[in-house]
Formats: sequence, C-alpha cells, structure tokens
Amino acid sequence: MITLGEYIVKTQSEHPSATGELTSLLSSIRRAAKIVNREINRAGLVTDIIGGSNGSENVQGEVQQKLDVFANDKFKAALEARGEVCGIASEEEDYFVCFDSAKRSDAKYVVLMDPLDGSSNIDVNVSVGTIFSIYRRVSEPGTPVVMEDFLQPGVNQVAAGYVVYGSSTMLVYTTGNGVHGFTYDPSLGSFCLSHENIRIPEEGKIYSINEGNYIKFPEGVKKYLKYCQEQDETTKRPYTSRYIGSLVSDFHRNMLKGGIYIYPSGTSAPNGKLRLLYECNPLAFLAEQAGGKASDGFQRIMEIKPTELHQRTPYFVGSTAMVEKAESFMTKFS
Ligand code: AHM
Ligand code: MG
Repeated sequence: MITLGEYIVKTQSEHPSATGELTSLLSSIRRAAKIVNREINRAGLVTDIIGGSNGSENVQGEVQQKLDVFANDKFKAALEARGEVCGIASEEEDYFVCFDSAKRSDAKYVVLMDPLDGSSNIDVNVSVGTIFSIYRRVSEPGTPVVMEDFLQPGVNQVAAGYVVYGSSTMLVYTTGNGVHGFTYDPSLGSFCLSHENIRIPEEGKIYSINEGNYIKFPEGVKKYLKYCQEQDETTKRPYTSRYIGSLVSDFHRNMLKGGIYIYPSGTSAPNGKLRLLYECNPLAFLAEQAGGKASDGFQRIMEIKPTELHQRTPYFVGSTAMVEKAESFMTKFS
C-alpha cells in the first residue's frame, strides 16, 4: 500500500528540477484535510448537542458557519506554517490574504481554495468537499503578494485537487501528470492510493444540473436537457439525472462514471453561481488531466482571464463528448 505522502515524494523526486516545496505544500493540505475530516465526522453530534429548543434552522445554520470558518482557518494555518505559500484567496475571505512568509524570498506559491464547498449539506449528512488550486506567484519573490498573483488563468495552475468528505473521505489531485485519488483509512490516519491515473469516460450517461431553475436557463441548455431526456438506442438515451448539490461529489461521481455537470447562467444570475478561481478552474484542470473537458458553454474555462477574485462563470464540465454536445447546443440556440 502506498500512502499519499510516499506517493507525492516519489513522483516529485522523479522531476530533476523539483525542490521539494510543492511536496511540502501538498503535505500541508493533506494535514488540514485530516483535521477538517475529523470535525465533519462529528458535525451530527455537535448539532445534537447545541440544537436544544432553539429551532433547528438557526442552530444548524450556525454550525455550518462554524465549520466553514473552521475549515478556512485550518487550511490557512496549515498553508502558512511551512513557508512555501506567500498568500491565499478563499471563498471565506473577502480579499486575498498575504502571509508574512511572503517576505521570505523562497515562498513562491499562492493557493486559492473553497475550504468547505456545499456546506449547506452538512446538516443532512450529505458529502461536502474542499477544493484547492495552486499557482506560482508572478510578483517579485520576497515582496507582499498582489492581486495579479491570484488573477491568473487556469492554464497557469501548477497543481489542483479536492477532498471529498463522503462515505469515504478521498483526496484527489493533479500536478499535471494525471489525476490520482487517495482514500482515507481512519484506522491508520493515512490517505492510501486507491485510484491511480483516473480517466473520465469519453461518453457518459449522467447529467447533473439543478433542474428547478429550468425556466431561467438559456435556450441552449434547455434544448440540451431535452436531448438528454429523449429516447435513442444508439446513444443510450435517455440519460440518468443525478444531482447532489455538492459540486465536489457531483464532479467526483461523474469523473469516475462518465457524465456532465452543468451550472449555467440564469436570468437572475448572468454568470451562474460557481466561482471561476477556486471552484471551476481547479476542477477544470482535473477534468482535462483525466481526459475530460471544462467550458463556459463557448470557451475553455482555463483560458478565461480573470478580472475579479470572486468572479463567477457558467460551467459545463465532465466527459468530453458530452461537454462538446452541450456546447454545440449553446452555439446553436443561445
Ligand atoms: P457554496 O460554495 O456556497 O457551497 O456553493 C456551491 C455549491 C456547489 O457545491 C453546488 O454544486 C451548488 O452550490 C449547488 O447550488 P444550487 O443549490 O443552486 O443547485
Ligand atoms: Mg463553494
């Protein structure tokens, strides 16, 4: 059995130019993931204890908020501790955070993250996730980080990944050499290699979208959904609809089984809901590394030049043939 730590060291040491800094950075993420995993596993208990007669909605909202902040704090602290990271941006922070280690000339990475995605699912014991994206800074080493360090297109990513806190907890990542998945063994306290070199099927039969918003979707998406639901022997339609409402879990399932995840624009949200920098880009990098595709309906997600930290984008990600089909409907009808 190979642990995540061993695997990272082994694969990084195969690169003659590797300095060990990325290895150390990924170890920080692994460490924070274990701490967050422990707390998420206890979330049901915590809700019970503080639930009382205060009414479940408020209290559960509070618990979720605490876990969002908890996850953010743990990842932030772990990333700052070792000194390879000069700053972070997070869904939980209005502005990017500059670490003191930025004054160290060797801190060359920035990390963008969604520390606890889908956290509204915690109170009903549904899987949630952490998403991360790693870039080399573009500003001068040894100086405080600047906005340009974070507003880089996804093609510049050095590594990206997610943790899915599901029926098993898994950490899945890429450094541009395929996608590898590790399942957490709580009895050992280790992430163990369980899915080496994941490949997303070229074609899939699953489509994942919040169809409750149907009326607000662009015409291309409406027509594509109709296509998914039509009967056709050769293409094995109708497809299956699966939507957890927890991006990491929906993405993870579709990557393993083949499928498409869509969060399109809507009449009240012209750029959809998902954030380009710490939700869409990292999963796009993983999708492409697994042989899949990620698009905003018209162009490659990873080529979008970001202009804002919390910028949103319509999102189509998953099996290449399915994303291309959806794009063809967007081009024709939207
Ligand atoms: P969050 O970052 O506030 O948790 O929102 C992102 C989540 C995704 O995990 C999920 O795919 C999506 O929001 C679900 O949104 P909706 O409820 O509109 O379908
Ligand atoms: Mg999120």
